[in-house]
Amino acid sequence: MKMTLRWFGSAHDSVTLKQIKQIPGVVGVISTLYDVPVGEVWTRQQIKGLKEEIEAQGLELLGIESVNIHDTIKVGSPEREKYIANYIKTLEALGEEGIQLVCYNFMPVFDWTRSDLAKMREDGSTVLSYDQEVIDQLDPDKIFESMDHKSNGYVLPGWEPERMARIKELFEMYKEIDNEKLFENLVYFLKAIMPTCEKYGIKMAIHPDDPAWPVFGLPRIVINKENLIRLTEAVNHPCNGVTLCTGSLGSNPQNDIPDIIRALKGKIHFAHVRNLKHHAPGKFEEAAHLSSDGSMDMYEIMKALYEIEFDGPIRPDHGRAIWDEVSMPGYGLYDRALGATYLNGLWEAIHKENK
Ligand SMILES: [Mn+2]
Repeated sequence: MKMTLRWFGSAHDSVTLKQIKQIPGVVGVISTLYDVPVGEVWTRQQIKGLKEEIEAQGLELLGIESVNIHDTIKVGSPEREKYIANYIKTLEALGEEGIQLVCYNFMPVFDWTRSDLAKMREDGSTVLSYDQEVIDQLDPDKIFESMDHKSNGYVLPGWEPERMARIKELFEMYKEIDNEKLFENLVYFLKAIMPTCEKYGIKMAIHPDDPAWPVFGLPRIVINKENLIRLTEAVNHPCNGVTLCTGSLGSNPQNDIPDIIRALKGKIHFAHVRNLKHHAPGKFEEAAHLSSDGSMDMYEIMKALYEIEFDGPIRPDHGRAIWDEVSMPGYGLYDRALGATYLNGLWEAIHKENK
């Protein structure tokens, strides 16, 4: 595995590449062009600029998170052809620059959702948390305000204001879309882009829905082992795979993460590893990466990744806000650095046990 950190670019991230370079064992970053609107073509020049900035600090750009999918592709309207063609052009530009991993999600209207971005814990740290009862009280129109309120002034990935201004229109677009339709549209999109992915060796890695169940009555399909397997079989191509996100899949305690990892051997192109603390069904908060701080067994998760010979990029995921750091919620330096070091420690121990 290659340990990385997510980095939003110098204009948007409170963390610098120099700081990331100083975390032991971190060899690269996963980044994106945050300023290009969804659906527009990325140019080689832009990608080259990002790559060179990262390489100048002795790190590698090991993948893109995310190249987002335009809503017309998700709903399958006739305009999707134009946006699929644009996506292919972006993949070609990435391929020409040697980028071989693209993470994306296929969630309607809302990206990842939380009811609180700064829930105070006993030790004074704050974390992102989710409570279905709180979400159920919220008008979908108002959720952006509630998410934006505690974002420390950062633009949250997937929650860009220009997108949220169109929320009523977006709900209207998805009126006729159920789980099956959404799945068909996802398969259609993947089949259209696979030849380009194959040409450049670009691995597509779908990110699970977060949380892993329908929110606001919208369909959600990337939520469990059965659906992930169905998707990898529907488009059975070495370039079609998964981002194994323990926090998103693990939001539903029914999901047995080590079992899902073993079932997806060869199909996991990217891994997000973090821990959660479950309080009740539909109610959880994010935790430190350490097993004993949350509800997941991180040793078993890393062991399963080791057993399937996972060799792709991996990253710690959302961290707690600690030591008075102010950052985009979940994406500070300190707790993610602790997470990376802990995951590296587990990996070293597992590796030596197996030698
Ligand atoms: Mn994730």
